[in-house]
Amino acid sequence: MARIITVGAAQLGPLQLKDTKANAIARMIRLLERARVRGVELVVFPELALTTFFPRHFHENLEDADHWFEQTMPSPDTEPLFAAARKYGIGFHLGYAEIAHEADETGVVRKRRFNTSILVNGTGDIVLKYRKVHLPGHAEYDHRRCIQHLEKRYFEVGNLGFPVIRAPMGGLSGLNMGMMICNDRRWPEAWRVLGLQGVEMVTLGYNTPSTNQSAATQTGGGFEAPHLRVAHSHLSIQAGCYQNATFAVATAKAGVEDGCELFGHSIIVNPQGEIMAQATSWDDELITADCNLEQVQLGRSTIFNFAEHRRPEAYARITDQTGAVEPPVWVRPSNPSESDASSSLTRVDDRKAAS
Ligand code: CDT
Repeated sequence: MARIITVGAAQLGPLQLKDTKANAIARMIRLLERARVRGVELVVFPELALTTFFPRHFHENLEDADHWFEQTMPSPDTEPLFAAARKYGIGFHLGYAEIAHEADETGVVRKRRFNTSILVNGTGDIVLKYRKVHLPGHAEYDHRRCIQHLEKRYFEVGNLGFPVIRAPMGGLSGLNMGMMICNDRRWPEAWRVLGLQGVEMVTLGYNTPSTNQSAATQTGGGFEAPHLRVAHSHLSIQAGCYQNATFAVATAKAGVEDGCELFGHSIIVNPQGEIMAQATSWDDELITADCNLEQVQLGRSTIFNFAEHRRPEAYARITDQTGAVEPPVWVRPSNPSESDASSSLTRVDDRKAAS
């Protein structure tokens, strides 16, 4: 029998500073109701879906930012969303700011903050949790920027890796699901780690400004054409799906939020890298697609048959190194008989041999 799941990206229009979490949840429940009418089995909400994108606001004292965070899940504010999803039997992906009291790498239990997402099935069980790994921005107030991006101040780097779970979802007895959050989608390493666990459905939420707000662009150090911002986002998601033979649902917060324009353009992508559905508004909007899981088979049995074709012995730099290093400089051989190009090339195992 065909394995088909109907999924939805529930894009949210802007959430202003004055909006309460209850406002946000009420809008999300209305989107769930629309999803039910359209036969959707899994709905994906954006990153930090309960509030405005608060990392654009500086709090000297971290404790003053606690009201943006959830200390439990479901939390008092999100319980109505869980109840609605249970009532309709719809699964959902929710992005939120998490406070956890847990041990750090030194074993000391302390209050920790993460940019988190969860996957909840139609019976209201949390089947997977993910904490954002690729945190963009900066930790201190940056006077060169008109708009701050303080994710590195408010969140620790996620400590759960990129997990994939096989769990019942909608009418499927098992679906291999994994998550990313916003900036993660630009990193092929994240996609491949999910791909190596047989992911079939990647769910991700994002909050991305329509213009590059980085200090480099504000001080004349670089330029990113605004029309390329959406292209870069879609390019990353489409490539990730194609190269790992997976579906993805990528959901934005959109519109002018708290004085900052977010570009929206939520999409659902198939394992060929094709966009199956795309949001066209800057408002609350539900887009849907029927995903036939058989479509993951072509890629993973041919060009992206990992077991057959991957060459990890050539990929050591991917995990050994963070920043780029300078390459060796080519020098003309003094003896023409040594002009064999391969003698001056870096071999795949050079770093292993040197260490
Ligand atoms: N939220 C998030 O991760 N946004 C980033 C913006 C990067 S600009 C510092 C993104 O990759 O879309």
